[in-house]
Amino acid sequence: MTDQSMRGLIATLGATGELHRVSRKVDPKFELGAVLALRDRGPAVLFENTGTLPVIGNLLVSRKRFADGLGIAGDQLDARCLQALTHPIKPVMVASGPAQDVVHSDNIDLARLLPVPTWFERETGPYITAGVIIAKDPETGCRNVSIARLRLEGGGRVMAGIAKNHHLYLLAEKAKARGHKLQIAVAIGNHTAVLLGSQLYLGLGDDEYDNIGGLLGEPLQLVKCRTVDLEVPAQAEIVLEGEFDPADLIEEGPVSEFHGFYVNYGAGIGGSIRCVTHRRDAIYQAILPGYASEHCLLGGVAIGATLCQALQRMIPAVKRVLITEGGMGRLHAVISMHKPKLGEGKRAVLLAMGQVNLLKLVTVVDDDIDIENPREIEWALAARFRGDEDLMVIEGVKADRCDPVHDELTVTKIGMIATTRPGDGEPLTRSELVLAPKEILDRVRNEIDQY
Ligand SMILES: Cc1cc2nc3c(=O)[nH]c(=O)nc-3n(C[C@H](O)[C@H](O)[C@H](O)COP(=O)(O)O)c2cc1C
Ligand SMILES: [Mn+2]
Repeated sequence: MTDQSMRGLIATLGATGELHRVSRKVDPKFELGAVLALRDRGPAVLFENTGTLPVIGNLLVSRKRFADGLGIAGDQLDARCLQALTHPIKPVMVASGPAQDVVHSDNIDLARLLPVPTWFERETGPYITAGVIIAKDPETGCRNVSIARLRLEGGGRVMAGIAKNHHLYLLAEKAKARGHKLQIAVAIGNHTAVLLGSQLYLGLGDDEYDNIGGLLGEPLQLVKCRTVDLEVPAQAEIVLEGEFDPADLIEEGPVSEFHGFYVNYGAGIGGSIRCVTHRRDAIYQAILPGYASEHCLLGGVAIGATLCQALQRMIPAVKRVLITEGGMGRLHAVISMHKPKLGEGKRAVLLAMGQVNLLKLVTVVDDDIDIENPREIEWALAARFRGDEDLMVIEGVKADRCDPVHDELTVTKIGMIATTRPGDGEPLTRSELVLAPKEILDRVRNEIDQY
């Protein structure tokens, strides 16, 4: 069994010099978030003195960190994500776990128990940002696992602003139609597989815990909650148990989004937490919201995996898909293809945009391009893209509410096909790269350390 807690990654980063400890007192109100923002892409930061529990932040700020968190080599991340989609592994129940070492069930005051940061000047209160919310479909009993930020409303009260197309929102609506509340559990301080799995775009009714098992390569261990009919990762740092009341709407006011701007989405769903369990020496996990690496990558890595699987089913020439960080891990994709047929790049663009509502700029390149390197993508555009024929502009497409420039929820979508064309392949034309003879190049590559 692998370590299914968040602590394995913290230990790994400690060993590689990528963990920065802050011992001075740090205020969760604005100060903690400012440190994480200024150290975005740097070492993970462990705040040892926040007044309540220690706080870990900036854990998953690069694709390499995701691989470290999953205990795999950096170049295995895509393959592991695809495997998690094609070979899910069901979770197992265990009798007990450290997530329930300590139990609080009276007079819950979340602000007193947890160091929940207030992030940005115009946001209206402290937000739990790394809370993985577990709920069951009131109709089918199927489980759902996803993240939504929770604003503290005082005592055990919380508010969640959930997008209307997310499964968690649909479950709350189903509960409302029956005049019920929706039981929830919130796991905070999770293994990389749990966080990443919570972001996969699946079907309603698919249990993210199964794909989390696929990411782990073994069943995720769960324990029964104390006060609700739900199961949570046994190795979580902290668990909140309670319910959403979909009839209880609370105005949210300005809130940050992944694009780095404030938005005003209107009312969110109120809820209450009645029980808090945690490890004896729990560490609170905070994910810096806004246009920040961890927030963007969590979505981007997961969306890229589901999109790659969907495209490869239809077009075997598709090799890799990357949702770029500059595109906020949501809005821009790069697809690499092996010798696409005439027009096949355009078909991939259309499929990608049909599959992921958020996408509005899709670039297609040949598979000799390293799609993780923005310089190579720009090279492909300069070398292989003809603006008159290879540019697709599709106006007035339904947009996601999150898009920073939507007009009445529509947006112009753009595709760019920067691939070599069939028939371009004559020797010495502009499609053949200048290189030394292959046998010499291979020998020098093998012996490069000797030069
Ligand atoms: C750090 C972080 C915070 C997020 N906060 C929210 C949120 O407040 N509201 C929301 O609707 N989605 C939020 N998301 C996105 C959802 O978790 C994500 O789209 C998920 O796939 C939805 O899954 P579901 O459809 O199974 O509910 C957040 C994602 C991350 C990584
Ligand atoms: Mn879901």
